[in-house]
Amino acid sequence: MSENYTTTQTGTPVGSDAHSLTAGENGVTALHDRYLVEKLAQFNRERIPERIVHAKGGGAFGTFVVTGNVSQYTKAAVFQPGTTTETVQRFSSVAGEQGSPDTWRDVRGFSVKFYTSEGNYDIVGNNTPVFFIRDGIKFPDFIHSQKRLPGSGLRDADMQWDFWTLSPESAHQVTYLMGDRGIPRSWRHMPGYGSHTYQWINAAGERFWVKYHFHAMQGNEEMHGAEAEAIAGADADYYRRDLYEAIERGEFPAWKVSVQVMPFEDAKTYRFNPFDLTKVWPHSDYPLIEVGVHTLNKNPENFFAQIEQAAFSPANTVPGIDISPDKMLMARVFSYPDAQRYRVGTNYNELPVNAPVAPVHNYSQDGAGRHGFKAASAPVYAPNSKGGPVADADRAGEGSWESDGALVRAAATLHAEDSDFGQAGTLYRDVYDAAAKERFLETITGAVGGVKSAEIRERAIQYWTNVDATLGAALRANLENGGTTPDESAEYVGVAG
Ligand code: HDE
Repeated sequence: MSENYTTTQTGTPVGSDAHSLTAGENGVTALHDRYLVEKLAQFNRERIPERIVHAKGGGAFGTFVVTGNVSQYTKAAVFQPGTTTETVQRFSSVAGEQGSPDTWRDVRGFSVKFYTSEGNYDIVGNNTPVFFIRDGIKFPDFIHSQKRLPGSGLRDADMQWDFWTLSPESAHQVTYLMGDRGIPRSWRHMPGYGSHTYQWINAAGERFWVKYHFHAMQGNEEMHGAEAEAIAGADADYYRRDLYEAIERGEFPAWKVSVQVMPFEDAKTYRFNPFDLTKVWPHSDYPLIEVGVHTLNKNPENFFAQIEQAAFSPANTVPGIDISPDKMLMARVFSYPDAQRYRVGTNYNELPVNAPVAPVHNYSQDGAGRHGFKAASAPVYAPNSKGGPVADADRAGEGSWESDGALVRAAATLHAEDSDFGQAGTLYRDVYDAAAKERFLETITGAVGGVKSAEIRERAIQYWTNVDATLGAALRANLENGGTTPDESAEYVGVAG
């Protein structure tokens, strides 16, 4: 008798891997074949809901080492000089479903979970420093417009451009998306950004505003139309494979992590709203300050358990780090744990990939799938006189900001240089070189060329004219010359969330 025998989920040896229990060789199947029933029932439950955005992705484990000294800005243990912290990272594309090709044009997700000594800290960002909208209340509409038509189940350029052109704050991010950054060569060859403005608090309680940057030490590389299209057909998992194989070869991808730091008081008078996620802070105003190096050095042993069930959230902050009055960020702080309770289950933070190395002390209990529990003598309520955990504000090191006024539904007060199109124009004119500008025009010609409604097309031409008048005129000429580009890969199929 072999010691490696098949069992049921409850450890009972089973009679056959290949034959159901039947009444005679050709007879009906017995319902009391519990192994058959269990096997089919387990199988039916193998999938959990895919992420509503960022469904397709991959990831690995890593190590973050602090190389700079930012202790004057934050007391967070993870960023103190010489500290090393274990991490898990997930990369993703946004609009495509689980099986979608990695090389479709899209924004890419860039999520890092730091298992710090003070609890988990997650930076859940993208490979672009800005976003399409600036208020979370628009997010479901935005994503609906970029996903599929309810009737045909097809992507639709009219919906996409209708939403974008009626939401001009999207222009900066769409300029990134339609540019070379819309198709990276691999996850290893792209940057990452926290995108939002976050808050840091130092040991003296002083507050600062920060933005995170991750620069690929392998360099940034992109892929252009025809190649990306061919790969999308030949190897839908191109990025996932590239990352896995590089790590197996011992070629560990690494990112240099730095921050821009804005003094707390500057926010009120800065030339544009520093909490507006559609804007970058020019490095000439706030230069990069070195923090450390993040290296991915270990592949998952089980993709489902360790990557699919990984739950990243901007709500996971640690002492010395907090959020800012960015309306998008505040909406995200609610949305991610909510998505994860639904997608993974109430006790998702008990799973090994999500569990902190820091101890967990609180009064939550029970719920589906709970397996950790405290001693029977531990109190289950607070306040108590039994020596249970007590909140410690000093240790929590929470941030804050001043806020006053009636409850309103309104855009933030305008700063001198707030504008939807200004930074988009600068990106196109001053950052893209001549060849990149040419590719950009080709891409938007293809994308706007897919719009059927004359009204939405006209609005799209106006949108790009607002970004840059010469660009708008060139787009109009291309479209009027029947000029949808012969390069169909330029057609836009993905989007960010
Ligand atoms: Fe997300 N986003 N998002 N997002 N997002 C999710 O979380 C959401 C936004 C980003 O690898 C979801 O667990 C709202 C900006 C990444 O697992 C969901 C808003 C940025 C990932 C969600 C945004 C992102 C997600 C889907 C507007 C970059 C993948 C399931 C307020 C700075 C994380 C889930 C991973 C995933 C909501 C906007 C990045 C639904 C409501 C801005 C990298 O909760």
